[in-house]
Amino acid sequence: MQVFERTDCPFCWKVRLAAAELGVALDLVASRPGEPHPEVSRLSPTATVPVLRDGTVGIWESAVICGYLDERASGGLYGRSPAARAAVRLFEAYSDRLAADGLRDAVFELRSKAPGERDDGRVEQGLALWRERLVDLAARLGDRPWFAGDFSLADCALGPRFGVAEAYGIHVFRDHDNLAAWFERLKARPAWQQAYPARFIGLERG
Ligand SMILES: N[C@@H](CCC(=O)N[C@@H](CS)C(=O)NCC(=O)O)C(=O)O
Repeated sequence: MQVFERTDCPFCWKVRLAAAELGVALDLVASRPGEPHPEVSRLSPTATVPVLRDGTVGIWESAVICGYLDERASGGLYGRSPAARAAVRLFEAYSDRLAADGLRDAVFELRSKAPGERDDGRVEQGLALWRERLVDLAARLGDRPWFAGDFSLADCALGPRFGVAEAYGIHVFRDHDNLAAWFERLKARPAWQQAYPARFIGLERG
């Protein structure tokens, strides 16, 4: 199975993490920001990554890709009951839409502009929104080890958001010990290292 992707894209990272947890090998093909790989343009009406190609099957939404990988591997990353599966999918939607919002704006400014050229207001607004999401996510996690009962795709989806924040020095855990403990548990899983991005835009200089 080929996946066209960008190593630091959190949607792609989610797919790699799910595949690593499932023990599914992916043939990763790089697609450049703003210059989609020809296969991405052909298979995805949004021209976004990730895109999966499995023989004649082409899938262009990360949530659909993860569901496909899980079913192909009979993995159970979505839980066993209808209610459990709904909870997992809601956390995935939360990650893809809500958690992405503020973080994306802040990271865009931090990674692509020199300090003097940044729109500091945009950074602050983004971080304020991200902090609100953290309060909400900490309450949703409570004292459970994983977001939706057993380890699930919910954790695979949210982990990369926190991974991106951490990579860009956005310290998120000061007020949320339960989120910090969850993130450490996630990072201790072998799949985390396997799926970790090769590089982050703007941090290549080390
Ligand atoms: N809803 C899509 C969102 C994917 C997405 O926004 N991908 C971004 C990268 S993080 C993208 O491809 N942007 C255009 C580009 O990099 O050229 C999904 O879940 O797959």
